[in-house]
Amino acid sequence: MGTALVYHEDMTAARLLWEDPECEIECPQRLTAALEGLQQRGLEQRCLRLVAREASEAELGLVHSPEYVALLRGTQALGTQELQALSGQYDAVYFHPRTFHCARLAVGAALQLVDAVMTGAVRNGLALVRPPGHHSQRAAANGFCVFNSVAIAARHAKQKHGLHRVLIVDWDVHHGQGTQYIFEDDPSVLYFSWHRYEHRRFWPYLRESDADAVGQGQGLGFTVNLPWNQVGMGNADYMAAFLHVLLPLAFEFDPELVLVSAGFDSAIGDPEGQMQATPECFAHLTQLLQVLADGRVCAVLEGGYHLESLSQSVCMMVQALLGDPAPPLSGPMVPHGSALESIQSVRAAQAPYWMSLQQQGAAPVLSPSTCSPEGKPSPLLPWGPEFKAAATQTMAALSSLLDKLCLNPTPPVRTAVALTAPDAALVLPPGVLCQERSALPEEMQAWARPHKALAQDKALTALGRVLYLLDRLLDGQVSSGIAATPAPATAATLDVAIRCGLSHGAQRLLCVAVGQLDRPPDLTDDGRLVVS
Ligand code: X5A
Ligand code: ZN
Repeated sequence: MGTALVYHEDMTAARLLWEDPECEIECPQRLTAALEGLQQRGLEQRCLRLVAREASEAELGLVHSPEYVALLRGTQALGTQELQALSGQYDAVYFHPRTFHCARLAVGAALQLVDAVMTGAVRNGLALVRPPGHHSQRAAANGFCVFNSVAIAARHAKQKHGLHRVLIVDWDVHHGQGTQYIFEDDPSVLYFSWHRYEHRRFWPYLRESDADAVGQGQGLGFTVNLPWNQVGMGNADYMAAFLHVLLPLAFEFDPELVLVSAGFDSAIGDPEGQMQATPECFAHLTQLLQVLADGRVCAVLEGGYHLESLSQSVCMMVQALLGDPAPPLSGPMVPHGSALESIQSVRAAQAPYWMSLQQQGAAPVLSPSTCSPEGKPSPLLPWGPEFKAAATQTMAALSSLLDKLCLNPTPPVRTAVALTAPDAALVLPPGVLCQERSALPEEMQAWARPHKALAQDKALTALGRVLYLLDRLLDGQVSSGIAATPAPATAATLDVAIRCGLSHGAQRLLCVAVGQLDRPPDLTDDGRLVVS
C-alpha cells in the first residue's frame, strides 16, 4: 500500500490580476516549485499519481451555503474590475475567472485522496492544491482561501465512509479560523492548530485564536489552539508541541483518519511565518502522525510562500509518507521559553477535557497571551520600503543557506539482521539484509578477552557480527539493525557493543533494555551514555 499524490495542472491557472502586496505571494509557482522538487528527487515517481477532479456543488454544500457557492459560480463571468471589487469585500482575498474551477479542483483533490485512503487503495497521501482552504468559512472567502477543502473532506469522510472521529492537524503558520468555526461545536472532529499569534498582533488578529478557545457545547475540548507569541520557533518547539500537546490528546481521541492542513509557511524562510523550523522537521511531524489511525494520513497543501523552503518541506513530508526514515534534525533541541509558556497554557486550558493532561495537576497559566509585554507593534510596517529592503536581504541570505543545506542521504540498507545459528527457516521481509559478515578476528578477540562469557565460539561469532553491524550503522551504510546473541553472552556483548560504539565515533549513546538485564558492569558514565 503506497502513497497518493493528487494534483491537476489547472490549479496553476488562477493568479492575481492587479497590484496587491498582501496577496501577491499566493502565486501559481508555489505548485510548480513543489511538484518539480518532488520530480527531481524521484519522489513523484514513487507515488500513485491521481488527477484531481472537481468537487460537485453538493459536496461544496457539506460546508458552504448555497448562496455563497452561487456567488462563486458567478465570478467566472466577471471582468477584472468587478473581480477586484468583489475581492475587496473579503479580508486578504483575490478572485480570478478561473478561481471557481481551481477551488473546486482543490476540494475534489482532497475528497479523492480521502476516498483512496479509506478504500485502501493507498495508505496515505498528499493533495497539492491551490487556492488553500483553512481560512474559508460557511459563507466567506478569507486569507487566500475560497472553499475549505479539509473541512469538506472531514464531513465527507464521516458521511461517505461512516467515520466517527476525524483529527485535523493544522500546521500552517496561520490560525485556520474557518475550520475552527465549522467544527467548534462538533465532538467528532478534533481540530488542532498552532499559529503565529504574538499576543494578537498577527493576522487574523482574533481573540478566538488563543489557547483558551477550546470549542463550544458538545464540542468543548475538541478545538485545540497553540498560539506562538514570538517568531523564530524552530524544530525543538514544533517537536515539543507535538509531544506534549497534540499527541497525548490525539491518542486519547483515537481518530479513524488524520487530515493535515499542511501549510509550509511555518518553515524557515517563509516571509509570513518568520519561523525557523527546517524542512526535515516536517518529515518528523509526519512520522509522528503515522502512529495514529493505522497510518491513514491525508495531507492537503495550505500556505507556504518561500518557494525553495516550500518545495523542500513538501519533499520531506512525502518521503515520510512513503516510509523513508527521517533525516536528523539540526540545531539545538531546546525549546524557547515562550514556546514552553504557550504549551503550558494550552495544556492548562485543555486539562478539564482530557485525562491525559490531568495527572500532573494543573500548572499555573504563565503570562496569559492577552496581556502583551510592553510597547506597540514593531515600527517596521509590512510592505513599507525599509521592510521590503530588509526582507529581500534576509531572503537572499536564506536562499543560499537552503541551497547549501545538503540533506542527509538515506542509508542504502534500511534494516539489517545479524543472526548466529543458521536460522534457515526465517523468512525476512523484502528489503531486509541478512548480515553475515563479521569484524576482523583480531579486533573481535581484543574486545572479547576481558569477558569469560565471550570465550565460547558461538558467542564470539555472534559478537563479530554485532560489531560489523555496528560499524555499518556508524558509517551510514545501514539505518537500523537487529542482532541475535546466545543468552549467557548477552550482558557481555552489550558491554562490548557500548564501548565499541563510543570508541568508533558515536558521540552519544542511549541504551534501552527491554526485559531483564543487569546493567553492564563498570561502565564509566562520562556523560555520553544513558542506560535505562
Ligand atoms: C493559507 C494562508 C494566509 C493569509 C495571510 C494574509 N493564508 N495576510 O496561508
Ligand atoms: Zn498560512
